[in-house]
Amino acid sequence: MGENITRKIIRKHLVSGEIKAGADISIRIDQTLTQDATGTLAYLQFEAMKLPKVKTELSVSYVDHNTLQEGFENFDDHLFLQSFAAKYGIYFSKPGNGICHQLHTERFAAPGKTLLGSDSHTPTSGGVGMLAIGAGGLDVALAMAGEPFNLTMPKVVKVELKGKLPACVSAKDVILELLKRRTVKGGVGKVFEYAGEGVSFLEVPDRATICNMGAELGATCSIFPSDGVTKAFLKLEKREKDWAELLADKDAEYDETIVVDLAGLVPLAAKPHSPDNVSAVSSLKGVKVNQVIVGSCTNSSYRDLMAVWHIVNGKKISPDVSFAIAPGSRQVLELLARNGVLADLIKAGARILETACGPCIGMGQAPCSGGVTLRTFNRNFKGRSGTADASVYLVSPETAAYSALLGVFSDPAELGSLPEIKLPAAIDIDDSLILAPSATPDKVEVIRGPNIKPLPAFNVPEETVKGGVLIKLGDNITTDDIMPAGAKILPLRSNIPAISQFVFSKLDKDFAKRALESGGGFIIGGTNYGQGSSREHAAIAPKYLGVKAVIAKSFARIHMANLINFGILPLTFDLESDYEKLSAGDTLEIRGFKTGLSGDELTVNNLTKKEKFKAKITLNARQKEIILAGSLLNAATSFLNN
Ligand code: MIC
Ligand code: SF4
Repeated sequence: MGENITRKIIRKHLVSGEIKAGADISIRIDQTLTQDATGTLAYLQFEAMKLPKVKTELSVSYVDHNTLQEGFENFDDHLFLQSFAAKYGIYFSKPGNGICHQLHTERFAAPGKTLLGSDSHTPTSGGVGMLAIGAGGLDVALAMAGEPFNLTMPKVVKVELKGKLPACVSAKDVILELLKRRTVKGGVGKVFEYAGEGVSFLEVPDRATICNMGAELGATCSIFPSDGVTKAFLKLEKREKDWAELLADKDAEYDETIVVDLAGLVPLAAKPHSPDNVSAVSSLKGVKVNQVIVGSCTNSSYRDLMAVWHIVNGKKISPDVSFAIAPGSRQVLELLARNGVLADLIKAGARILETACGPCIGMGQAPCSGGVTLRTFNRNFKGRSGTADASVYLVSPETAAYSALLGVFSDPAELGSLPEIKLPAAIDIDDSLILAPSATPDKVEVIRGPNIKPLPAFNVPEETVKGGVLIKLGDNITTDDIMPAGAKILPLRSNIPAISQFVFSKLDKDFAKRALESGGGFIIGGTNYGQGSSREHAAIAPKYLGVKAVIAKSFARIHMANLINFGILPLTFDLESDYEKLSAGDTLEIRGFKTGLSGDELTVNNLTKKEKFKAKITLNARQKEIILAGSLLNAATSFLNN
């Protein structure tokens, strides 16, 4: 039987393990990316490995998240990142250049290669046929040190796209349809590989949008073939040399198949507060809208903003709507400035924002109290926008623009067909905001402002682990719930003691104080615990507060890896009914924690309720070693220095 694209790339990069769904494998990583909010820790961890230079083919450090500079912290971080990159052989993309995923797809992504990024939307580069995976910063630091990346061999799902999208239905609607069908946990342990005649009608930016939001399905990554469309895109980016054809064999096998009839799709929206809470836009028609924003790594390409222009050009945005646009990259912004579209968007009433993540991560543009906001972004978790009681809907650029005009939720299908949106005929490529590493690295001093604090030490576990249930949570808890972001908290990303004070602060403002005062304890979660971002702060900060184990019904992939990397044991309930019997405040005890780790379950004593229950250990031998060492950094530094 023939091979699919995912397996072809994995086979070429396989370092250990068997290419069999569910098996532990490790693969060689060609490229890495970091962004500023996860990058400072990733580089501090790389520094602890005491290597003179990265060992990858290419590593890029982007600044796109912490760009509102209310105090010295963010600029301090940018300077640290810039000087670190110069010294250690890393390319550095300056603030103002754009969002890492949009930029990486434009300037560096290459078919058939592997990319590991310290951001959950790294799979965006799958739009050019790259195996691009999101991970915690420490895993990315290890990849920079030349170590292979460990993962569970995913199942490969063929998503067969039939036909062509109707007018005013676009890539965002395709991925929202998949989220509607499969939910935010439907992709865990899977790669979504796109195939079928419909693929040829999607340009690379459309493919990138679909791969980007595969992260919301919980997928390991998503990938498109590399075909003539990819070649044309890379040629436009003056990178034709990076192109290679990459197609699945005609008789390729897949673990599962999903068929999507593109012609039958309608404009869709994800309603508050989850990306899988999807309905047809037609069913929301008339809902009053306060704010509309087009941007983020999901929908901020030239194509997306041209679609917006076709809808709003020559008209005025509703007086009751605040309409903002954040182009994904400087290249996109410059193209729009040169072809006059930017002027038309301003004339229509748009507020033009910096080319950065911005409002997607609560860096400005918080909605009004109780406000309704339509965003072309990928996440609408409660409170992430900066306004706790806002209702955030995720929509396509077409739905966003049409609704901004009318001031109420409006279905762009009513507009009929728009003129065909073609990519520009040529682009004047300007990489001047991407700085190459220094030719004299020994002379470069790494700049460490007061915001750059050393990493805390990570203790090894004791044989008897005892503590209270610090918090009991429901299903689909996000890393935004665990370690909130936003303009006030994000600047503390390089300072673990300070940021730890905000763990669970939106759900339980006394969590940090209680955890520290009681000497730590346990977190109890439902299914898909830790979905969302790759931020390892959602593991390091609880570890700093003394959290010893998380017992949940199931875990999201990246967060589970991050918990292990920082020595917090993830355990799953043997019987889900045991979850019901636990209450916040119960005292739990695990005797024989270290010796018991060699097995596949531990007994947890609930000293308060005088009951016992079994918790499953689903870790491999390497992961158990990391827990025993207190953290992967402890385990890896001894390993790398040998
Ligand atoms: C996000 O969209 O949640 C982020 C901010 O980009 C995160 C990374 C981070 O928390 O720094 C992600 O997606 O991994
Ligand atoms: Fe930035 Fe938002 Fe994309 Fe995260 S999801 S990388 S915050 S634009």
